[in-house]
Amino acid sequence: MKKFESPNFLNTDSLFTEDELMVRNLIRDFVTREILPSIGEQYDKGHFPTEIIPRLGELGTLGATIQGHGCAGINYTSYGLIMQELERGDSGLRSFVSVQGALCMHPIDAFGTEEHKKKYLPKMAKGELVGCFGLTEPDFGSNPGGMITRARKDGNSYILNGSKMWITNGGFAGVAIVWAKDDEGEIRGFIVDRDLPGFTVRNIEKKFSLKASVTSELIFEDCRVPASQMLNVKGLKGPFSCLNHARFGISWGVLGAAMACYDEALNYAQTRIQFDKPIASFQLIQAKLVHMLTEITKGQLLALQVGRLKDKGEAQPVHISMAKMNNVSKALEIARMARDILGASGITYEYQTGRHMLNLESVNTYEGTEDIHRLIIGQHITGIPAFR
Ligand code: TGC
Ligand code: FAD
Repeated sequence: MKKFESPNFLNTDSLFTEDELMVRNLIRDFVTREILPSIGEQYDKGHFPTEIIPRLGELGTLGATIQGHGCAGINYTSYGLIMQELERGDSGLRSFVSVQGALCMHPIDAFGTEEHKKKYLPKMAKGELVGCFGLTEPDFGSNPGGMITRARKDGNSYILNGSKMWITNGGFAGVAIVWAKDDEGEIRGFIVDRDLPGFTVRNIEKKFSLKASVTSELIFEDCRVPASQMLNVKGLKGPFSCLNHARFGISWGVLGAAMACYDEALNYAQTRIQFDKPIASFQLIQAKLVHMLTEITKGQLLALQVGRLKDKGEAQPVHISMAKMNNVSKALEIARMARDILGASGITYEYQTGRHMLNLESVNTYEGTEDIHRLIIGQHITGIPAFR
């Protein structure tokens, strides 16, 4: 498979350190050699290639920003570049890594006890144990504060009842981070081992998006969880602080999907002949390619600035909202334009663009829809929350 070169229009590569570029190139080669040859077929079959999980561990992608416990301990910009390269392969691959690291290992690292960290993090870093994150419910998506899943105290345990919907990795995860309201109505997080009685999982089949990813419903019926498995955080800031990390990773990841679509559309336009000329010679096609490259370049600068702020501990959730909202929305627009340039070929598995386009529909919805992020930024600008 041909070596991939990402757009470097404003010499954006010069904004990265040598170490950051080394991490990027390592994951880029892995995706080119070990993911791209088979991902189209896996997607077609609706299958997540679980056999690559140990490789993702070896490459240091799991919980990559965590210090110690077998994790790579790299900076957020390098982590962003990892997500970019993985999502150039498929959004499902990046989703797996986002959930494992930002949504499961991060809360254990930030809010868990030393025992939790020793028990879970080294295995999760190696990919020997997979996590999932249960916040969304069938009736509470954008408004997770309304959740109805309950954790009732009973001696030294909590009894979980309720269900969590659309949960990435749910079908094969060995552990779940589950958010539920306690007897006082306070949101609490629990590390729930998959083998506990009363915890069942149902996979959501027949998706047209994120097909190379497992999406499930988690069902809790009188599931007794030891009180020692509760995380040390109260309220929505617990799950939202995990989402900050995951949304940041997505803002980089989707650039990878957009780059793959742009690259494919450009190559196609230069070789596809209509009216006796390559279609790249028509002004309307050039306008689309220019728009794609411009938005990728702006997206790179946005993600990079948020990465640098995050590395200094200065990134605000509203900065991350802007990066997630803009970059996913623009990546989706780029994928749709690329699909158009590919004509009929764009609906086949022979090209990656259609797969990226359908994946990005999910990415625009999860981790806060595009409009929810618009409202978060609107609240920041005006001081007026317009959610209710
Ligand atoms: P609100 O009153 O604004 O806040 C409640 C408490 O939370 C704090 N907070 C944050 N803390 C840290 N980081 C953030 N980003 C935070 N946002 C809010 C806030 O300060 C407050 O703290 P305190 O101490 O005062 O209690 O909450 P609200 O109920 O009005 O909700 C606002 C809204 C709509 C923005 C929020 O609910 C929201 O973001 N909704 C979107 C839901 C969402 O993103 N769900 C994601 C589910 S996980 C997922 O999709 C994984 S996909 C994985 C994959 O495959 O990659
Ligand atoms: P809704 O909240 O019902 O929104 C429907 C529409 O209404 C959207 O357009 C939305 O923008 C709009 N809307 C809602 N409220 C407002 C408002 N106040 N103002 C204006 N418009 C509004 N969740 C997890 O917890 N863990 C996971 O691992 C996970 N993985 C996922 C994987 C996939 C493939 C998908 C598709 C979803 C996943 N989710 C996960 C769930 C995801 O976070 C939710 O789908 C998302 O938060 C939106 O919730 P909803 O689907 O219920 O849509």
